[in-house]
Amino acid sequence: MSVLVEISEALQKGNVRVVSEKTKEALNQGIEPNTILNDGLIAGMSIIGVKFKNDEIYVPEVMMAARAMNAGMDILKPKLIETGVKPAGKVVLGTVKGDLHDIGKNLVGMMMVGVGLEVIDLGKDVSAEKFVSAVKEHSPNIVAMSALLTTTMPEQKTVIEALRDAGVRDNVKVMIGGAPVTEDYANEIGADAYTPDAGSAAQKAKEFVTIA
Ligand code: B1M
Repeated sequence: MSVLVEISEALQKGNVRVVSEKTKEALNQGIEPNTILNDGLIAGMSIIGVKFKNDEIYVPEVMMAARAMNAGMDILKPKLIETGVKPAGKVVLGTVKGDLHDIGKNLVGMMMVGVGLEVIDLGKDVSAEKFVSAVKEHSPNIVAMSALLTTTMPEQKTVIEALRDAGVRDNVKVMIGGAPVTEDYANEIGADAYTPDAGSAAQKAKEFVTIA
């Protein structure tokens, strides 16, 4: 069995130790960090997503898988963000209020650091007020929001409105993403960009600070 399949299977079982060991083993075999991420960790989490949807597994199993995913990502992190570049711009990042999914958001943060941006990560379940005060405090170039639930997507619009009400909307580019989010939705709520994955989010963010 390939080490990537072993990572995926261990992640599905929520086995933190094996995911950590096999992630290191894959790096030692010279497999690219991005390949380990996509074909090992994310592949395993996608299967978890399908089983969760079909009621074959429940929240505790998904949380264990998430813990194992984070353990693997911790090992890949230094490789994914290897950069000696001075920060070219600043991003305030968070998962919106009511939403506890932070794996994708963490990945977006890592990739943004990887392209030389400074990332202020507000965490998950972040209220509009908190986004606004972070913008006032840190004067970022970009506000980046993640939402994984159809019920929390509208919060991205609430944040944009709160930025507008606070008079700081035009000081920042607003980027949104997350599994249920679409380009049409971004246009509808007045965001500046939607990107489907962490890599393209980082590229778009870099483009924004280069143009600014
Ligand atoms: Co949740 N969950 N979950 N869950 N969970 C989903 C999202 C769901 C699709 C599962 C399903 O039904 N198939 C479903 C949402 C349905 C919907 O609304 N459309 C769901 C549900 C229903 C729920 C609960 C309501 C379940 C319950 O309690 N009954 C509950 C809600 C809790 C809450 O948030 N208030 C819940 C809870 C949880 C756990 C806590 C157990 C756990 C999260 C742990 C954690 O994050 N620390 C969890 C997990 C792990 C998932 C799944 C299985 C995996 C999510 C994940 O981490 N994927 C997920 C099913 C799925 O997505 N297939 C599911 C890997 C990650 C790398 O991908 O986050 O999509 P993702 O990020 C991607 C892109 O979306 C993008 O980049 C990444 C890839 O490069 N991206 C951005 C993300 N943010 C971006 C921002 C950007 C740009 C791109 O710009 C700013």
